[in-house]
Amino acid sequence: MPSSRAHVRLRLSLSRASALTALLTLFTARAPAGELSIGWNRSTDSRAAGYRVYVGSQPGVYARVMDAGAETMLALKDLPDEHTSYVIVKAYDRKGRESGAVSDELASLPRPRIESIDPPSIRPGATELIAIGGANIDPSALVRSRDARLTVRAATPDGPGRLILEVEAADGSGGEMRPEDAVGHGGEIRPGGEILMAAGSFIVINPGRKADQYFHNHPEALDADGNRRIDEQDVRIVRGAFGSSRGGPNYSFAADLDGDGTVDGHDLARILAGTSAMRESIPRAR
Ligand SMILES: [Ca+2]
Ligand SMILES: [Ca+2]
Repeated sequence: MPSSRAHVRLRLSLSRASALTALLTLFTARAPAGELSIGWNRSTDSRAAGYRVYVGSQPGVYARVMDAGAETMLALKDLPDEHTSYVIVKAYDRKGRESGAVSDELASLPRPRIESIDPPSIRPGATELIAIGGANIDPSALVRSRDARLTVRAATPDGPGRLILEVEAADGSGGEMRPEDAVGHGGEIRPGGEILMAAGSFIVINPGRKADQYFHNHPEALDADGNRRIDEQDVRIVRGAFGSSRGGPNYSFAADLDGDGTVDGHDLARILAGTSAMRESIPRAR
């Protein structure tokens, strides 16, 4: 019967359509969304003409290679969320011949993404516990405020992808509520006087090696105690953890400024240079 045949045909095409939808959904769910900007120091070898960046999902095994040209930074895209990527940079000469690696292997999650903030507002003058959640947030991540009215006193892991922040809000009487601090960061003031927080109000710093390039773009990484000033107090924190290694009792990720796993002369030199270069408060991170 024509009508039943049509019915069968319709059912067939429907089931094909739903299979297609299922495939698309699967693909969407699996599409890697992670991003990571990496920077490295220029090779000291004068023959270096450019750099290749190798990326993989296991240490020492690199499935992708990208040519950065003469740049010393590269934005990696399509990395798997919640998975560590391993990255190494090699220099090549004018004939394309590679020399040794110009970087140690970097092991890092993609850039953290804050997707929830609870509660989303804070009263000026208050210190409150704020839960942030999202993707690629390492349990030992440092969190710093980008909003001059807010200071992050502590960050404690609270299950996968979640951190509990102790946030202190300035009382607003010190003339710190500059409108420009709120631009693009959420951070508006509600009619009731509360400060609204958004993903852009905070910067989450995952553990990982950092080159000079990184500190140039993220001076807040030198702020070991997170009080938005780079000063003697930060030097004391680095000195206090001096000689410690990741996993050891005295180790502090905040003191291991370059994130290489030990607090040593490199970190101390960096903070000493930082305190002499920046006595002002920290410029906003880009
Ligand atoms: Ca500080
Ligand atoms: Ca270090």
